[in-house]
Amino acid sequence: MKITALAGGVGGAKLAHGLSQILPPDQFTIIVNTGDDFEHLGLYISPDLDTVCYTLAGLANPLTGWGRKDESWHAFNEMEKLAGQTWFRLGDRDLGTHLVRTERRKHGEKLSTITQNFCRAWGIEHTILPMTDDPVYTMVATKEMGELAFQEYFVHQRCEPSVTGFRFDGIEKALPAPGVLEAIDQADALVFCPSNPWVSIDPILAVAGVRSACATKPVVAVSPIIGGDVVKGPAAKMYRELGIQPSAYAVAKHYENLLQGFVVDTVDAELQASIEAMNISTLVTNTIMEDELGRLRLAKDVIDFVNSLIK
Ligand code: FO1
Repeated sequence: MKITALAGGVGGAKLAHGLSQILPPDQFTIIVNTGDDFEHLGLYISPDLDTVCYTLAGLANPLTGWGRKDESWHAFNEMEKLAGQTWFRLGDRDLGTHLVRTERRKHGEKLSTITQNFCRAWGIEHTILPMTDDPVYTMVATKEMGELAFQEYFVHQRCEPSVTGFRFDGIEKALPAPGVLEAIDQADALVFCPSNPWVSIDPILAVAGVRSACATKPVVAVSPIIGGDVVKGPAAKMYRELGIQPSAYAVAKHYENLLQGFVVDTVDAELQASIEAMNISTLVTNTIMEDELGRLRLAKDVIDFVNSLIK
């Protein structure tokens, strides 16, 4: 069975890692959000792509989920001493990634080609695709500060401003990266990882042709909202600020027309009937991925669920 996953940062990377432990490289591909990408200190930074790659390669920082394990901070500490911009933390090992990517992009190489080469260097056998090679920037409209670039909102302002909406700058001109539509077309089913629906999965779906390609396939989404809150990130806060009660039901509703299956945590078992009333089969299981065994357990549950739906 071939699965293609759509993923954003930390939560998405964890499930993608679990799935990659079970499905061989020719049966599993990951399409990653690049709306979080930005230029910082002259460097081209692709946070979700790096989080997914580092996680699959076993190189991710286990405490933060982003950045590198066994990281050192010499460059960053020097920048602090020199009163440089330090709101976005870049460790020494991580800097190596950004320096090489930036250099190669300046020479006109595509993000998808660079990613493929990096994956090979990191020993990743599965295909990891950026959603697009074109520039797309997620912009967050806020009550207090107007429109903010995503990392300005997320890291610099610590997600504190109230969100009123989102815009994916550049999306009209963005074409799917090579392999993206093929990975969707060739999949038996798609999995939307437990990533933020507003700013991780929606930008991928907004790339030309992606939503309509997804609509032709069985789609299973895993709720990032558990018991009305999130393990990490601002998704629940965003739902509240947009006037929607955050819940697994709200996530299912968000993707409603695309979904054949939905996975909710056991604490949300009482939502099963209302989700199934939208004609979406619902699996209730433990969705917390506290360690690598947890990722594997959820990945296995998702694969079994997908199998039961496509039979
Ligand atoms: N997230 C933070 O909360 N603070 C940081 O300083 C930070 C630095 C960082 C550096 C490289 C990288 O690839 C990711 C980094 N992230 C940081 C995470 C990232 O900005 C967000 O998790 C994603 O964009 C949301 O998915």
